[in-house]
Amino acid sequence: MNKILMGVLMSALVFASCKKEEVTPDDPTTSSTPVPLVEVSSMTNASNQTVTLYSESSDLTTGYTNFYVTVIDSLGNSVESANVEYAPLMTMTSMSHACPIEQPTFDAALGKYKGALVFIMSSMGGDWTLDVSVDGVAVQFPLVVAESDTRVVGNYTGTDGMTYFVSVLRPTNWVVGMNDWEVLIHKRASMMSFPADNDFTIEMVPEMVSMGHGSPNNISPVSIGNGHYNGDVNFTMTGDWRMHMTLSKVGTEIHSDAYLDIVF
Ligand SMILES: [Cu+2]
Repeated sequence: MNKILMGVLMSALVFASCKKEEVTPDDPTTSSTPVPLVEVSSMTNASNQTVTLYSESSDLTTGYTNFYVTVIDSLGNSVESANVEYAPLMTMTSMSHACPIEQPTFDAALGKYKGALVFIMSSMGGDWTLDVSVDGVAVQFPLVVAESDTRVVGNYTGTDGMTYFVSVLRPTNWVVGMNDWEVLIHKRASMMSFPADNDFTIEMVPEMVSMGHGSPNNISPVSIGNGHYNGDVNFTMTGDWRMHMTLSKVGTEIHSDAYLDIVF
């Protein structure tokens, strides 16, 4: 990467972290602080509705990603009680697959439908599309997904022979001290179906990899439904944190060395 581009990226990062300092980092799921949204694209469907897709960043990356949708009818009215569905697809050379989905629901405060995808691969491996259907009528958005800087989603084959995807909700900024730590677990039931799995017990141990130490007072995440597990992590300093997780189901260890990485 050339130096100019690197400089631009660095200042963008610094700017982003300064700008977001006022935002409460505590709880990414219940925080009502509106995140500035970026329009991905807008399309007209066969019902003559304008479907506009928004994300929280112009650069999509692997991992848990919120998507927002507005639906405007031909008279210019916002359609707020439609059945909106996401259907992501990655087309690869030899096969196609979807990814974990949280189907959107209308958020009255935002005036938008809000849902999420967990991108399990970057566009390096193939082409991502997202079908957004409104009452069964779909439009297709092509998406470009870069590899995340750190491991924010991982797949693990369990002792039960199933493959699980573990991802983390990324708050707007991590802080030194206690942070909300929310991970999601989805099972790969088929290449097209990745249901949320609420049946895990997680034992979490953070490690600062470069210095070889941990931190006290962490709270391992527990199931709160919809495949989400909520806990707390104590980042005692900035740097490269690896979150080791032992995953068990009804007393049986499914995977002993799942991990996700956070660098801040
Ligand atoms: Cu793929």
